[in-house]
Amino acid sequence: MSIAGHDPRSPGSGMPAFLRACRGERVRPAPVWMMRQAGRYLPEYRKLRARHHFLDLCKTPELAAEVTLQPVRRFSVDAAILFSDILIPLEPMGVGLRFEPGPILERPIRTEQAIASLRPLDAEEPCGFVMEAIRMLRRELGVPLIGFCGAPFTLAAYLAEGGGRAKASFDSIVRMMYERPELAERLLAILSDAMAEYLGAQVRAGAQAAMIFDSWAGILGPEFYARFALPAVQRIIARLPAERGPVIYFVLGGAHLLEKIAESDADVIGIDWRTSLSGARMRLAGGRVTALQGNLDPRALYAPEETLRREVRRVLREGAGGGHVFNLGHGILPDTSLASAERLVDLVHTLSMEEEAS
Ligand code: 1CP
Repeated sequence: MSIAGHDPRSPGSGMPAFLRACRGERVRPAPVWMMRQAGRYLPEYRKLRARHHFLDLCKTPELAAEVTLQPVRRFSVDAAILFSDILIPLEPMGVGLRFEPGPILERPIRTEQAIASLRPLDAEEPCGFVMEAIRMLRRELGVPLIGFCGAPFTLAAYLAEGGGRAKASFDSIVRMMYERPELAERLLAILSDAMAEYLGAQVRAGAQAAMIFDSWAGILGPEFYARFALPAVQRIIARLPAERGPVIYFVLGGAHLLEKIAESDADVIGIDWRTSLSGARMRLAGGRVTALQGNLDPRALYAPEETLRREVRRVLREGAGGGHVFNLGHGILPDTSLASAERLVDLVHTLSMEEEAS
């Protein structure tokens, strides 16, 4: 099946709009994609999901590739994100996993023995099914493909808790940081090495950008963030292959950490809706960050068209001071209407052109 709607939005330049914006160029029409754009709000996803468990979708390259393509067929998004989950590589490290639909780990990783039992990921091809999906997608996609992994702190938060947010507020990992800081550091170092292998393998398989999700690092204060979470991310980025594309680093609720986040060595920083892009850009000035990604409140997609239009204009204006990839400030919500998602993508493209003309 062919992928509809992929006119080269950057005639003459050769490089896709998304990648040019990541490098800091002002690109018009502005590139846009939506976090969690492959998933439950799409009827074609729900149809497939009714027949397959979530983990089977992730582990079957044909199905993972198909789900990745679904939003690209439907909307004129400027990038695709691999359909998988940040917790997928924990299984080959020796921690069994299931989704109901939130993640539940077979055992919590809190003790010295439990940490010692974690297996390193196979350096050759960790999670071969992921790499196979990436190779398949590169043959079919007309827009850049983003590979991703969880940041070590966020993965450690799930591991120490034994599951997801529904179970607790991730106190166990923070407790470990106070009680046995050397153990927390060991766990983070193990995860950092594993994610460097895993994300590096995705780059070698063909992912044109690499995104690191630190969804729960926002629960940390600046000192713990700088001591524990940040070095683990720096270690991943430093070890990615030289042929890598831009690295995007996203900390949900990370406004109080922004100056430290800038030291991560990522090229692009994801910003959630609680911080203005223009304010974030000022705080990041002088560093090596080339672009910002974000930051429309996902709940703005419930609004009537006029409100959505106003909000898109505002985010475009606030992002206009440098490289900007338009995105939501967090994942699209499962009950978002298709019409609204489609309207968002189209509004970003058309309003960013109007702004150019005025
Ligand atoms: O029932 C189902 O169909 C499963 C729901 C689901 C889906 C569609 C889960 C379980 N994960 C995913 C896909 C997913 N997860 C993607 C690919 C889709 C896309 O982005 O288009 C990605 C990039 C993720 C990453 C992910 N998983 C993050 C980081 C991003 C974020 O949202 O903050 C996190 C924290 C997870 C954990 C996770 N996996 C699934 C759920 C319900 C959760 C959150 C659990 C919790 O609240 O703790």
